[in-house]
Amino acid sequence: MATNRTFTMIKPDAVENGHIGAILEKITAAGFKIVAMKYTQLSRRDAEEFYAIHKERPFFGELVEFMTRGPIVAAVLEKENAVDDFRALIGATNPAEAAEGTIRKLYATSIGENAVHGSDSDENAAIESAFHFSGREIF
Ligand code: RTP
Ligand code: MG
Repeated sequence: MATNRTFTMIKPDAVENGHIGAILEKITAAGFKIVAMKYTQLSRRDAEEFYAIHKERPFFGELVEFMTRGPIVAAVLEKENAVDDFRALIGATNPAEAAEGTIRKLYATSIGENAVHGSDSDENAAIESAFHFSGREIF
């Protein structure tokens, strides 16, 4: 995986609230190219594995319930400085603290139900992309 890529999910809250189109528009308008994308739903096992790093945190059970309750959009995005630029575009984990104009400020409901995921490092972007996509599904 090239280091100019990141991985994102449009989370179940944003899908339920009808924000897929608006969020994809923000992402492409910010200069990200979609190189892989699918509409899918995480199983409990998928969510527990994907968020394994948080398994000792008090919100882990809630996070797994939330992430499995409906479909998501998973995508791999390409842009120079993709990981950091995408984290800036989505804003702080807690939408109350997210900057104006960020995706979480616009579309997230709460710190738990915060509309989008963005990888936090190049290494995790590669791991998370491979979790959701085979080599043949990334263009
Ligand atoms: P993400 O991994 O989804 O892009 O979010 P993040 O880096 O901004 O935040 P992280 O610390 O990795 O937390 C992962 C997700 O867990 C949920 N969370 N809930 N109730 C809470 O206090 C709490 N804290 C975190 C959020 O869905 C967060 O995005
Ligand atoms: Mg994170």
